[in-house]
Amino acid sequence: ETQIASILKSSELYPIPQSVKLSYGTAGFRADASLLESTVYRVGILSSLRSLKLKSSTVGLMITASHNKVSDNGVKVSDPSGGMLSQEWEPFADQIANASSPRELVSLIKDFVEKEEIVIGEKGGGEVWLGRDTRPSGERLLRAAEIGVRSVLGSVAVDVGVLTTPQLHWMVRAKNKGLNATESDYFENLVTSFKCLIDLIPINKLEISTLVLDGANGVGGQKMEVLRGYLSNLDVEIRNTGRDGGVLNEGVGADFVQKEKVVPLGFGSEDVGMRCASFDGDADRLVYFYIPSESCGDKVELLDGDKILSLFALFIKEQLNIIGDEGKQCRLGVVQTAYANGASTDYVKEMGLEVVFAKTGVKHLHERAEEFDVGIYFEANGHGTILFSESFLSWLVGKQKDYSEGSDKHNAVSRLVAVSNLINQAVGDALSGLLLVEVILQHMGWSVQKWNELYKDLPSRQVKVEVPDRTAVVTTSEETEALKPLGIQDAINAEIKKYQHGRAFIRPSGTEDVVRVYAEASTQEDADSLANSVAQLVK
Ligand code: 16G
Ligand code: ZN
Repeated sequence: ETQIASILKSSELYPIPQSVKLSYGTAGFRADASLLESTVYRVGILSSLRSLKLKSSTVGLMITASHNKVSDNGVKVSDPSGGMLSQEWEPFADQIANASSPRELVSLIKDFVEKEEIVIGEKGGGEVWLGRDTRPSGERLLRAAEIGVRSVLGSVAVDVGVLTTPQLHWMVRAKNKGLNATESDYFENLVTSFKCLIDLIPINKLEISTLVLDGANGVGGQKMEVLRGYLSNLDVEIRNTGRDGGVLNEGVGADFVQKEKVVPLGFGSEDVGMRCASFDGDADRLVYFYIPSESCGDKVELLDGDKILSLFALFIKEQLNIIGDEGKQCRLGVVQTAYANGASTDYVKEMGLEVVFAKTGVKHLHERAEEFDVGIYFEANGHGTILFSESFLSWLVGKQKDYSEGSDKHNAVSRLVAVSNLINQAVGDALSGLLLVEVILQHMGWSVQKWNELYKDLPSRQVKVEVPDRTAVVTTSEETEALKPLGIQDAINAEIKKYQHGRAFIRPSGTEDVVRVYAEASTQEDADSLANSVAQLVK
């Protein structure tokens, strides 16, 4: 019929390049940008169908390759909740992305639409909001996405412009909750809740020093420049905005700083001791660092996602304690991955928090965090957020009315409500995470060095091993142990035993053709040596 003709016609414009096999992977499709037009067009179609499936709720489509190099690009879908695309739809994404002809594409879509009982064209169309980061290929890919969306009859594509990934997720979530959902609403929400937390700081502790931000030459630094204009009580100097000739993610950004543990370009000895932070290319990751005075060369002291999580946990726990017995009934939990530094896990456990482990990838952590009243999740690489359950939030709002204004309990409850507004509950967000770190540090009256002393990281080492077939490695659901190849876990355990505080695991990457090795031990030499001997076992 006309629907089939519409897709046949538009798909002629986007033939699939030969010899690429794409997979939706941990966080959407990623490849060299020149290979992606047909993929993005097809994800446009998928997004319209997703919207139709969910009563024409707004769906988000983000064009970004995050921390990967500037010549790469990628595409991922935000579900109407603001979370990642339901994993049930990932196989369909893989199938249509790899369909080799317009006919095959149409037939896959037809079967899927029938199976999912999606009705096209009768009760109105789907609605898809399209965002992109600052990559030069973004605009062209966005056009392909628009054509894909509109090829599903009746569906509309709305270009919401250059955004961070978390901004798009936030906007989609807000839109579907019936709230104001523009980019300025996003900023206004951050500004209001930040100010609210500032106003609740016990006066005597206030301390403001300059924060130096590495924007990764991407969208995050540019958005921070806008946001900074609306904020008082925060002094940020922004470097690597992408306007001074720097290249996106090249020698800069959260992924670089966290993996290499060295200063990003644009930072040096003149910054010794300063509180510094890095975003990644699409600003869904945040890490802090400082250059120690005894630093030789370009080494940094890193405060990674685990340290941020610990700071958030401490602050929230403190508020719950102020509320007293009732507050203590709140189920406050933490979700980490196998990469979490063992010292951070010990730290939050000592605080009395429940800790659970999830597979790498935000969608897995997010799911587990939803099990708590307040669930804090972070990957060591700096992606994370805090989720508040609806029932706990309404309990808090009720208490705000019960307690008398200005009392300690009232303040504590108000702080928690403000945190729930400030933090981006759709997905990890470097901008909102940064504001929360900053206000907590001011609240505590802490320097970055003082914060770093919460616990001392166990030395660790990550290496990657290129193998003919990474799928030969199969792990348990928490990725802490390898089930295949047979016998390898016993060999790894034998290596681990040789070291004090030794811990190691292997896992197949979800984004690259490699097997990753992580090792931890009481000294750096031991961590290095453990990582290397485990890597030998993988080869
Ligand atoms: C993606 C994930 C990130 C994960 C990383 C692991 C999202 C939004 N991003 O970047 O959370 O840490 O993949 O990569 O889920 P790997 O599988 O190659 O180690
Ligand atoms: Zn990212």
